[in-house]
Parts: sequence; structure tokens; C-alpha cells
Amino acid sequence: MVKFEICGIVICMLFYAHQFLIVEKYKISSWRKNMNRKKIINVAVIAHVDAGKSTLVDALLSQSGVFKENEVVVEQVMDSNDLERERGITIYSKNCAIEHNGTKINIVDTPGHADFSSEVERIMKTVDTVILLVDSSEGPMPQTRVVLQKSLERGLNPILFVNKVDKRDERAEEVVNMSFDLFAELGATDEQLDFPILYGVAKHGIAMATMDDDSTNLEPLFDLLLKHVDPYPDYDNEPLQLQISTLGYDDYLGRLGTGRVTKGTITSGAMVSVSKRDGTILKTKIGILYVNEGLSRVEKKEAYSGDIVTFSGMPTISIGETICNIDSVLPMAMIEIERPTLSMNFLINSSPFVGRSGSKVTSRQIRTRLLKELETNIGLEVIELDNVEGFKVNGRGELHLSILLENMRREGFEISVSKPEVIYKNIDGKDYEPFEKVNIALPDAFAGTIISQVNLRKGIMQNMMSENGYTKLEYLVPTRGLIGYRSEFINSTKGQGILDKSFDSYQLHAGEIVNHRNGVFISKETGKSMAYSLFHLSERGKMFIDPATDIYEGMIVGLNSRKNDLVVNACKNKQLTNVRASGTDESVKLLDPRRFTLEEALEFIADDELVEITPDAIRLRKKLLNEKDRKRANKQYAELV
Ligand SMILES: Nc1nc2c(ncn2[C@@H]2O[C@H](COP(=O)(O)OP(=O)(O)OP(=O)(O)O)[C@@H](O)[C@H]2O)c(=O)[nH]1
Ligand SMILES: [Mg+2]
Repeated sequence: MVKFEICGIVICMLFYAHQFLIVEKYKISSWRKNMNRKKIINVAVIAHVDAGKSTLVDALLSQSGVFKENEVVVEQVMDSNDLERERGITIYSKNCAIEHNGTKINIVDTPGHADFSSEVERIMKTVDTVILLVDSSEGPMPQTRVVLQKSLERGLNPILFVNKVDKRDERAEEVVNMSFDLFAELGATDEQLDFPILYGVAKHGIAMATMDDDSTNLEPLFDLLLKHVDPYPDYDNEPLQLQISTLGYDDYLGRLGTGRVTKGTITSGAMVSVSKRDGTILKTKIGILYVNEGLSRVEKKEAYSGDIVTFSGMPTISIGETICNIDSVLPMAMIEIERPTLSMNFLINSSPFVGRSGSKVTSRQIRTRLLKELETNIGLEVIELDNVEGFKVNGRGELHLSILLENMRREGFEISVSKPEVIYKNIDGKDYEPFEKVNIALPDAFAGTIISQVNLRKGIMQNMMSENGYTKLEYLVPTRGLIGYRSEFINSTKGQGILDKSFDSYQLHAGEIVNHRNGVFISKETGKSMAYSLFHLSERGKMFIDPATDIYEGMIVGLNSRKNDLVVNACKNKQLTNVRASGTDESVKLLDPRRFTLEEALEFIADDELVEITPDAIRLRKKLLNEKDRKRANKQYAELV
């Protein structure tokens, strides 16, 4: 009997000990988790092009001790891509993370160019606040308006950072008032209108609460961030919800998805359900999981609600899709992908110089490359053309498409590209076309000329102001009318005007816009250009080539000062005679030719012309290289019309 009692007591003790261990184990694991689970806030830096976003992110990184002592850090370290460094602009948004007083701050550096607005909009879905940078002398610009509007619509409470207050012409207080007016105009709530303001010099890593603050670092910005934004709530125990906001690609891992863990926790290698764009549910597995620490991506076993993560393992993952627990599928509202507005034909290079510098020239190679681009480039569309070897590529703007071309060119591709065309929409039997909001600032003396030029391009004036000898104009202009206008604008304002544009809306077709470009000089011969003939031709126009340049029949070598195209011989040399006429030989002094960047070339060409893009050259050419073929085609066209 006693034996039984002792046994019972021992069993009870063992049971309680077991229970105690389970509870303690749970306590330890949640304590461990809490140790791992830092307070997190997510911030995006948004602004117009060149306001200093990447410079500010640089400074935030360096002042949070991310860089090692003595580490040589390049300027705008976030602009890590070759093209970005070369152009000094951000093309791809990038994430980094810093830590301040025990809080992890995920920062997203966004691109400022209008072609990437939809990417910035998607990023807004993953952040808790935005730092809106405005230049202390320029004030709010068209793209400031676009990105601010999107952040207000998302219900975020922005922080205004008036940057570049070291500029001589700063007018920070006025810029704050202008920004306030913009907030109000865009329908900000009372809380949003009560935005905190900082003044700063991102270049020197300084943020100030007032203009006469003697701060020498970004401490006021760090403090404000922690005060202004509540850390992301702990939703770790809820079912997983993670919406994909950005796609990436890694040569080894394949497609990568990035997004914020809205709820729950995500574990590498775990089985999950993906709510796809087409409404289906895909059961699949998370591959490798990364979070940002400083500038690097660090592999993690698990990540918690609030953090921004990147993961591999899903080759078909796409923007807007939600990753959920395997058995509780809770899709988030799908993200609309903005439709492309501009289209170009990417054709195989059919010039006589094909293959001279590039190694990838076939349509199969171009197709494979474009398909790879579709993996990550949102808003890009590729359609195979019927009658010619090539593809119609639709994108969100000239920069969006020209960056793709520039990247392909560096990879060894040769391509011919047609003039960019806007993409029309047909609604209820009526044609609609894209319009851009255009802001122009220029000395008063040029205002008359520019107003008449923009009017001819069917621009609709929205606002006009003149102050201190400068005129500011605001227009709505059909995108079609602006293609090719920039160089004319620069010439007409003698380089003293600023023209800024960003996509506004689709509006009813504005009617015919007459092309104002002059005719071109077309080479009659294939050979080497001669200084002697270029000199004589330059009396009748502006040349595009240097002497001793390889040219071919049908290539465009200059701009005629008249409206008509002219077939010219640029390879002709001076007749040599045996008799030397001392003193009568004219010394040939040539003006510098006009050199085109890729975008300038694309803007310049007419419907019957192409830009030939190779790794070492950008050439302009007629689609039909032979003069007789062109004449025949023109005749057929005239008969048709
Ligand atoms: N004077 C002055 N220049 C600055 C300041 N901050 C940045 N800049 C300069 O402004 C230029 C643009 O800076 P970025 O940081 O590349 O601008 P961004 O906003 O990232 O530009 P995008 O990514 O192309 O939209 C660079 O030449 C910077 O050196 C500042 O506080 N004062
Ligand atoms: Mg940048």
C-alpha cells in the first residue's frame, strides 16, 4: 500500500516537473524570440530627382556606424549599379537597415525619376512613414507632388526635410509654406498637415530643427523618426501575410521576392500558400530568407512582423501576390500595375556594320534577353512583331526603355530601335493619349518663344508666374508633343531654361502635332568620312560625325538647315593636282559635331528612321538605306494618302 502511495507521489512529482519544464521552455523560447524581435520601423525617402535622397541615406548609414572605421565609402553608395553611378541617378529602389537606440530602421531609397513612380507607390505599402525631401531653393517639383500624393493616399504622415539649405539661393521658409500649400491642395488630413519639419544639408550629414540650430549631425532626424513613428505592432502570433512589393533576380537563386511581413512570422524552408494574381492558390516552399542589416542582406532562419524580407524559391512570384500560412490564406488587396505609356520597336541590327562590335545580334538572343528582363521589370511588355524580326517593347517612359537598351548594349547586344510612340487608349470609341505635367522655369526674355513652341505642341497652360526676371510656366502637354522637344528647348533658351515633366493622366487625343524637325543629311556612300566634304557640308547644316568615321549608305550624318532631307557625299576628298598653289589651300577647320546620347538619339529620329545601338556606337540611319527604295516607298505612301 505504502509502495503504491510513494509511486503515486513520484508520478505526480514527475508530471509537475514535466509541466514546469514545458512552461519554462516556452518562457525561454518567447524570451529568446523577444530578444530577437527588435522594434522595427520602416521608412522610405521620397522626392523629386536630385533632391538628395541617396545622399541622405548615405549619411544615415555612415552616422549609424554601418561602415567600418577607415572603410573607403564612395558617394551615393546606394547607387551601386554601374549605370546609376555613371548617370548620378537612382534607377532601382534599394533597401538598407540601421539601428538606433535599439530600434531597427529599414530605409528604402527610392528613384526620383517620373518613369519609376509606380515603383515608389508600391514601396509606400511597405513603410510606416516617408521622409519627403524638398530642395531649399527649387521648392516642390512635379515629382514631389506625385510621390507626396501617393503617400498621403496611403495614410502615411510624412516628415518634411528641406534639403540643401547650404545653397546660396535657399529660401527654406518659403519652401516650407509652398510645401504646406501642396499638402493642403492634395487633401492632407489635419494630422498629415501637422507634418514635422527638419532643415538640412544631406551632403554634410546635418539635420536641424530650425534654421539657426547648431546641429552638426543627423541626430535630430534619428530622434524625430523614433518620436514620430510608432514601432510596428507585434503581430507575430497572427497568421502570415506578406505582400510582394519588389522583384529581384540572382543568377544562382533565380527570382527573388521582397516585401514586408505584415503579420505573422516567416521561416526559411517553410511550406506556404501563395495567393496569385490570377486568384489561384499555389502551395510552395520559401527558399532562402534574407533581411537587411546595414548595406547587406543577411540570411535568417526566421523573420518577424514589420520587417522587410527578401526570399528565393518561387520562380513565378509576382508583384502584389500574398504569401500566407499553408492553411489560412488571407490575400491582401492586389496591387494594380501601371500600364505602359510609351512603345518602341527593338529590331535586329540590319546595318552593313552589324557584328562589328557586338556579339549578340540575332533575334533569338534578343528574345531570350527580353524574356529575362520581364522576370523583374514591372510594367514592361514585350510583343513579337509579325512582319519583321523584332519586338514591340512597351514601357513607362523614355528613361525606363533607354535604361534597358543601355544595359543590353553593355552586355554586347546590337539592336536597331524605332522612334518612341505613345500608347493610346480607346475608351467608348474615343482615343485618349498620355499627357505630362510640365514645369518650366526660364529668364523672362525667352518666355514668348517657349510659350508659342509649347502651344504648337498642344500644351495647355495651367499657370504662369513672373518674379525677379524669371518666368515659371506650368503646362499639361501631350507626351507625343514632348518627344524630341528637349533639345529645341535648350537651344531656344540658350541653356538657361529648366524643363521638368512627369506623367499626369490620359486625356482626349489632342489632334495632329506638326513635326518641326529639319531634314537630315543622308550618306550616299559607304566609306570613311572626309574632313574636306564635312567642311563644305557644315556650311549648310550641322554635322553629326567626325572626319575619318566609318559611314554607310543611308546613314544620317548631319542636320540640314532646311526642311528637306538631302543625300550627300561625305566621303569625297579634295582633288589632288600636281601643282601646288601656295597660299590658296584652304585650311579645313571643323566645328565639333553634335554627339547624341542614347535618349537624345531616340528623341531625334523621325518615323522613317532608326537608331542603331551597338556596344561602341550610336548611329542614326534611314529605315530604307537605298535612295531609290526610299523614293519608291514615299511615292507609294503619297498614292495611298
Ligand atoms: N549643395 C548641396 N548639394 C547636395 C546636398 N545633398 C545632396 N546634394 C547633391 O545633389 C545631387 C543629387 O544627389 P542624390 O543624392 O543623387 O539625389 P537623389 O535624390 O538620390 O536623386 P535621384 O536618385 O536621381 O532621384 C548630388 O550631386 C549631391 O551631391 C546638400 O545638402 N547640399
Ligand atoms: Mg538617388
